[in-house]
Amino acid sequence: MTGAGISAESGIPTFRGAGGLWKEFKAEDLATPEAFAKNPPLVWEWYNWRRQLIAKAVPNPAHKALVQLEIRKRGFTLITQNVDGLHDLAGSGKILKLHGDIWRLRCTVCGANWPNRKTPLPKIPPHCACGGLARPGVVWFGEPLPDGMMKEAEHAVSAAQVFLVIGTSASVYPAASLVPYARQAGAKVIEINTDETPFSATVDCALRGPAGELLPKLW
Ligand code: BV8
Ligand code: ZN
Repeated sequence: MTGAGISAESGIPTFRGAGGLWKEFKAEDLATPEAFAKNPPLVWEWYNWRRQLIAKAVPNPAHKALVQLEIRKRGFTLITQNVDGLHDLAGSGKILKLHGDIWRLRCTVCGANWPNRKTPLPKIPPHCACGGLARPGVVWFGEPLPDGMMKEAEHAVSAAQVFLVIGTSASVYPAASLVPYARQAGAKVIEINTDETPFSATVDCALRGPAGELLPKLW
């Protein structure tokens, strides 16, 4: 399972680190349905800014090491909390995107859901062909994860011999619950993170350092 830390070395600031994405924008205030209902242009300004930032980023050796792992290890499943699409760009095949995808839009009226990689967006807020207001295809705070997503992730974790938890502060639920879930299911849990997390003391092996260096070495 990966978090924003795996994209840090691609130049995308993490959410809660120094200079994090959320510093200026207090994301808990913006990444919510209430904020969007109140001020769609403001929320879209933030996503437009993030999309432009992410569009310049390329996958780093950590993303690529996971692609190698997937090619060589049957039964590999990539679970990500990230919405930046760098795992897709790196060539990962099966990706469980717990929190959606910043490169997809969803219509708030007819429910249509489509890819859109335009940066910057020509019009803020964007609209659907049906005329309805479009929203980012991501999961906001207070919103449920996509149907069946956690079940599928838990299924993969329950069958895992090894669970790598990479570049996440493990502070957002239910995603973070996959770490204790993996332990209970008997997987060897390896944490790869530059810093401590609430689970560092409970994992089998905590590798302290940047994923872009440690993952290729582990591979
Ligand atoms: C839900 C998409 C219910 C949007 C995101 C109180 C207690 C517990 C839970 C809650 C609570 N109050 C509310 C909740 C629930 C809430 C939650 O967990 N809140 C948190 C803040 C406490 N969760 C929800 O609301 C979820 N939904 O519960 O719904 C429900 C059920 C049914 C019906 C209705 C409702 C939805 C959560 C999803 C929110 N959306 N993103 C967007 O991106 O705009 S979350 C956001 O945080 C991102 O997705 C991100 O991936 C995620 C987690 O952050 P991280 O990836 O871990 O990033 P972070 O910056 O935190 O950490 C980076 C890490 O990398 C650090 O550890 C750092 O040390 C490390 N690092 C840095 N550089 C490197 C590195 N590691 C390795 N190498 C490096 N180079
Ligand atoms: Zn529509």
